[in-house]
Amino acid sequence: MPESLQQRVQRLVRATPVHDIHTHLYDPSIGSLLLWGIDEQLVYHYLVSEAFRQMDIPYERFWAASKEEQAQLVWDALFVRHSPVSEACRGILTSLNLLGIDPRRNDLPALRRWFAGWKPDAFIERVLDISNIGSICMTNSPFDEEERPHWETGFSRDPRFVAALRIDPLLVAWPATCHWLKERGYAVDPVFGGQTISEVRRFLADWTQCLDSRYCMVSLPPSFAWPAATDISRLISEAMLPHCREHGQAFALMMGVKRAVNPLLRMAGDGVGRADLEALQNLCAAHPDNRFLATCLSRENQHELVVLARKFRNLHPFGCWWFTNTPQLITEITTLRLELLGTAFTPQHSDARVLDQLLYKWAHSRQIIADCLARRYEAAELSGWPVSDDEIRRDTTELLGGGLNRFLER
Ligand code: HDL
Ligand code: ZN
Repeated sequence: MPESLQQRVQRLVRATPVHDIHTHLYDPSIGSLLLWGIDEQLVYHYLVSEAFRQMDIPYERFWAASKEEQAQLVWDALFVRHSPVSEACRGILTSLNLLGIDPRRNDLPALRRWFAGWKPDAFIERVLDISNIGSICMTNSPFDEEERPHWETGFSRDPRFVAALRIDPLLVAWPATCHWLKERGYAVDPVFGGQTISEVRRFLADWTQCLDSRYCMVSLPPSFAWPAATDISRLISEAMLPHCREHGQAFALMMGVKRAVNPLLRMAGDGVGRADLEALQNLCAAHPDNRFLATCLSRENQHELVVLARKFRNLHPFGCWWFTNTPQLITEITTLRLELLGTAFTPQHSDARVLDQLLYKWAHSRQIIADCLARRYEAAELSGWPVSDDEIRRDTTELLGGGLNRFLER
């Protein structure tokens, strides 16, 4: 029985290594920060927020519990007392299955014993191999007290783990960040006096060099506007964008996040709001020599983002971020993008915080991306344009990071 077009595309998408453009994973040399294993998966903030809906435990009692106790509470709430039907719960099932574990025949102690049998480096290789990962882009913040010392002392880099300079506090928490910069020898002033702008650029240049970063990234609230009479607008115009042009860095904007909607949930407490993409439109129009990556957290922003990308070739939409990383919305957004942009975008990033999550995030997304792409090929074939395996392989390579790597190298 010859392969159907769907089967060919699924096979070729599975066989194409992916360059994961945004994760919260770390180079294995920063071993203590690279999370893996069943407990880390269960206390992932996506699951914590879902578990709290099924528990009466006071927030502080949960946070005071050990990681193992928290994991047991999540497991009992979402896998024992209820069926694991959410995407984050299904993710754990997929990851365990891909590791050869039957989740129905293993309770949490048995799962822990299985993971305890692995050495970190061997587990990393196993996960990267199964997930068919070409490279992983980290999220590297000089403002992270745990991470920064590793960069300051230096470590031997694993070339598969590339860096991205994350600078939210610089842009969204000015002037509070001034003090932090001054403490580290940058002569900055809350009201931009003296050498503030050149000193901010020196800070950006120092860390771009230290990380050998691929791009600069910031997440922005729905209220973000540009241009505007705000500190963030001035920092972007006078420091961020000139820095990116001088150092060949794209500027990645993650738009529409509402931080700490429910602070009692800690990292799980962030929410979503519709961003004003007029800001992105103005940035792309005013700075044709800058390259912008963008992803939006709100479903309502997705069509507008795609239409903006049609207008500005210096704008590269990427990913189904966070609350849009569900089968229904990945299908909707990827189809929208294919129908309006062809293959000139990057459909997904994992945003993985725990290494094991690469297994499910990429298994689930590859299947959907292949399904959406196959439907576009079917439409082309119906109009007299059959596609070859080589063409499918070329297009898939572009979608799974090849196009973005080219965009970043421009
Ligand atoms: O700001 C971000 O990079 C987000 O991805 C947050 O880290 C968020 O907590 C997350 O992990 N989403 O998937
Ligand atoms: Zn992220």
